[in-house]
Amino acid sequence: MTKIKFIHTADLHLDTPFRGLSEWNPELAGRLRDATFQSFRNIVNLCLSEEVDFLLIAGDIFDSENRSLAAQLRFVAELKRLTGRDIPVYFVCGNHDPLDSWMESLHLPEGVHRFGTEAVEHITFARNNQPVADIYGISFPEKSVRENLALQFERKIDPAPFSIALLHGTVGNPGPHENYAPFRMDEVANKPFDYWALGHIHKPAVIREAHPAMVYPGNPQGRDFGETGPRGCYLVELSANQKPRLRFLPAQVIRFETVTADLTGEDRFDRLPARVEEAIKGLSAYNESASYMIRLTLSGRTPLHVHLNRPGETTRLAELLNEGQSPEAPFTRIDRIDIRTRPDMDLDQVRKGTDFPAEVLKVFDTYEKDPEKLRALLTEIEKEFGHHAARRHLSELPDEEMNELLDRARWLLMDRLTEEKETS
Ligand SMILES: [Mn+2]
Repeated sequence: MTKIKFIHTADLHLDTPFRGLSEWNPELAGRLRDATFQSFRNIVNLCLSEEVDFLLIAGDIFDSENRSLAAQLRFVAELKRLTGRDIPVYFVCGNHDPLDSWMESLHLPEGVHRFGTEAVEHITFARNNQPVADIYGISFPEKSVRENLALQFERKIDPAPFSIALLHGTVGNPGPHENYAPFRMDEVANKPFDYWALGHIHKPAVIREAHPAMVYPGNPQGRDFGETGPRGCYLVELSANQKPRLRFLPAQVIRFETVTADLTGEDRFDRLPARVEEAIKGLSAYNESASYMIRLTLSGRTPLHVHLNRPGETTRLAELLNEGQSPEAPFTRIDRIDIRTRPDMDLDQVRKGTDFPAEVLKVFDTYEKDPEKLRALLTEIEKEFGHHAARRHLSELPDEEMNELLDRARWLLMDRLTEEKETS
């Protein structure tokens, strides 16, 4: 029975500079920059250990047109580890590394095929001189490609058992990405390809499981807190008359994550580090051998709330939690702490009272029940205190965020009122 097994990756963004970080932590920025290479190295290792037939890379291998010489040489060195074991590599260029940005003097090893920009081409992967798979692809000639490249994919007359389309482009909603080479699913669903190996969208997604399968593997190394969650590549097995077998394999070195530690009922500060660690280890697909960059939110109703909200505490707390980390990977680093805890206070009990806090709560309740009234109040506040940037923001606030603001104000005020009561 004819079968093929390959790895599909995209958006390596090798040599990403992590600009925001380099200012305050050059050492960490260096490690992150190295992480994009290391994750590609992991993918090459997976190709070898899984004994795949070939590797597909769907564009954006480099992060910018001005990639360093060292970056290009490191990329070629990794390719050689594959071609040296007779594993071919097929790739297209995307918007971050269009063909016109590749150095002519950079010679690609034999066994590596880079698709051109003129038209969709194909190359045949053969085993024992028998054609097994045709791989079709087209590269971005320059950064911005707005035309529908997917429409140009046509299977040849005498096809190999499997047909694969390799494309950097956008199917459906581009999310935070530019709408480059856009196409619709229904425009290609009837084309007789088995697998669309896509790139460009950085969040891993199986768009369609079969007939044809259509996959965005995502970038194998997240680069900021907008790119959280496990990152890696897809191991794909195609067999005649069977649904493709798709397996996500993690490859990243450093994971960016947002973590919430619920401190409800916690009354001991000394337990905080353990509670935080517990929350981090509770991340889905937590991997002990990966490093983590964490944005931490502390939530829940806790007697610790008053202390956590003192100015400057979060910075010192983050420093404390980061202390004693070995400089060797893997590390877990808290980048920032957001305090969303609430005082350990039963609002319903307070409401039942007749004192000042009870009155304040009742006022909040009237605003909560009446979004129009709340919006009018916010407009009023804008006039008093806002500057034009805030004005635009507040007047466009959706109801949900308006209520979140109200809720935070309520707890802030209750906190202060009860604190005063405690100290007086
Ligand atoms: Mn990309």
